[in-house]
Amino acid sequence: MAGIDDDTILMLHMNVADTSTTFTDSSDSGHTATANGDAQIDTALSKFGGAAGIFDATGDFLEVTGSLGEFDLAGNNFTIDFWLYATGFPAQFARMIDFKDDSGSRVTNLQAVQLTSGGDIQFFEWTGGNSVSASYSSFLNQWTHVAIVGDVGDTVKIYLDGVEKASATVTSEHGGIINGCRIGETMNNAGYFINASLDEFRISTVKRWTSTPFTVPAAEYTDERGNAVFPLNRSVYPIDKVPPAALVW
Ligand SMILES: [Ca+2]
Ligand SMILES: [Ca+2]
Repeated sequence: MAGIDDDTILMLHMNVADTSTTFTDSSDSGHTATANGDAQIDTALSKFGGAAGIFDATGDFLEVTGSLGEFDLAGNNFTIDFWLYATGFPAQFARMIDFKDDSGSRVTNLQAVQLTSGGDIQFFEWTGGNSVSASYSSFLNQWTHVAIVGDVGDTVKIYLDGVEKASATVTSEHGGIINGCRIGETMNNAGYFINASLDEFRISTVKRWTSTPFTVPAAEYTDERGNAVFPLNRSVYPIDKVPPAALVW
């Protein structure tokens, strides 16, 4: 399938045992994603790998560590893509991902992706004035591939199931202060939790797709050797250490 490479900075397959609170980053960045509330792995509903993350709108989110500038979208090409299964819309908004401010002084609405009460998936920087929104209403109650692709400071596009649904110029106002991110809630604990399942949550530092329509992933992402974890499996299975019994003559 490919999809995990040097340009991947977060890769959550969410494939461990049911009710587990372990969310492992399978990119080579190795971020820590800490489950809060009762955010957990769920095997009842998944897109790939037999499990996904479930967030029940009360207290659930993942806190993802990062270094200063690592997740900064301002002036940089990026792709945020994931599979979303939502059954309704929030009263105001629900924050699918919120990027954190290192300074602590500007604590909200820097760069974020959210579901709105009006039925949109929205990406914005700062107040929301610099935003792009795509109608998600017809995608409820099914797994939908969501891709936000662009360059803050230039054009940002939203693709749903591989089809471009929105495109806009998003002005960059807050580059240089992003440090880590939060999945499922606002970074300032404002209580705007998602009520949805997520699977194959990936952040990349390139534009993964630039034309429409594109074929959505048919399987979970892997590295160039077909491993779901990059690049750790290289050390586990070095080519010269394959046991002779595994060879077929
Ligand atoms: Ca999965
Ligand atoms: Ca909960």
